[in-house]
Amino acid sequence: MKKPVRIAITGAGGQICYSLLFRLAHGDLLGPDQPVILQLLDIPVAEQTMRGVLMELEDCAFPLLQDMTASTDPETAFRDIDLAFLIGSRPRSKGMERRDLLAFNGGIFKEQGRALSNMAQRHVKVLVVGNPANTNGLIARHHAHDLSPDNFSSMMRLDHNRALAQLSLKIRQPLHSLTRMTVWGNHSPSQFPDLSQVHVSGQPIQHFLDDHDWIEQTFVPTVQKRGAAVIETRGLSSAASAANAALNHMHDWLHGTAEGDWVTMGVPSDGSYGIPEGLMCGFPVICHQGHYQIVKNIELNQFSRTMIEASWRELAEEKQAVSSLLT
Ligand code: NAX
Repeated sequence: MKKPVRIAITGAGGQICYSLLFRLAHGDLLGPDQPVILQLLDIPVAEQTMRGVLMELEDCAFPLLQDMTASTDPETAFRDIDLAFLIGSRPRSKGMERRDLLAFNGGIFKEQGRALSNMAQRHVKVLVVGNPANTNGLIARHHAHDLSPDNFSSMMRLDHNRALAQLSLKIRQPLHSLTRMTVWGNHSPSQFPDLSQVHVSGQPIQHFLDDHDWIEQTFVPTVQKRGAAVIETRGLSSAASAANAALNHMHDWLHGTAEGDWVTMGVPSDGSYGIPEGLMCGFPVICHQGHYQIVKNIELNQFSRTMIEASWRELAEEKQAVSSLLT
């Protein structure tokens, strides 16, 4: 029997986790022969809900679920973990300014960054999902003094998957034939879904699509506003698709991206493409042997550069707004 992998999941009483936890316990991330221990975290007001989820996990009798714990203390939840999904954060309430939300949620990720640094395994992989995901990732990373910045990433994969799906529908080519999609920038409506580098069964996208109006006026805004469209239609924000994207993200980080392909991850900028160093930004990355690397030397046209700049400037503003949490 393999040694179990310890996975911390925050926001365990929330709707994304109501999908994610069951898929983790079923083996969807690590495979059918890898036991897992789930270490759940939520805040005291949601503790009872979290315990109800724990009961349901028990009732599934998942053979791979070796143990699980539920806690309201980050240091307890992060003890000895190999992987962390930081999903819990506070939604924006009526009348709340974006700046207040940034500061409130930033406080959560400051505390959790410290707790990860104190309690997690040094090789821990931390995926930040809770919004504003990129800036929360920046804050958590900043406070995890004893971990490398490379232990952290933020989720842009739902945007990436949405972009692939819209393109596949448009050109009527199967999803598995599409590679090299990128969603640059922030996980917000300023993001830039960029299909200019996509290959379809190894051929450049330009052989399949020559409709700039559709790209600029339909594709880009549809992907940018997809989260709002789901809320409008379903009455609730994306949950199962977000859980699925979180699994895709962690899977590729752990197991590597496919030959010739890349994926989008929110990672610390190294200054590539003029994006200020340190910002946690959506980039095309290749993963290999548990590490991610930004894809370099992509030729960007003026339209792409302008779109990317608008999004990284928003990230820079968010960073400025939480500067008191980054000292
Ligand atoms: P829910 O409101 O259903 O659940 C959030 C859970 O987090 C609640 O149980 C709450 O008690 C818990 N929580 C709050 N503060 C906490 C803390 N300090 N420690 C631990 N848990 C805490 O939200 P859900 O739909 O599950 O979404 C969770 C987060 O994901 C939100 O911030 C949401 O905006 C964000 N998303 C990010 C996406 C991305 O692509 N990066 C996409 C999906 C989603 O919108």
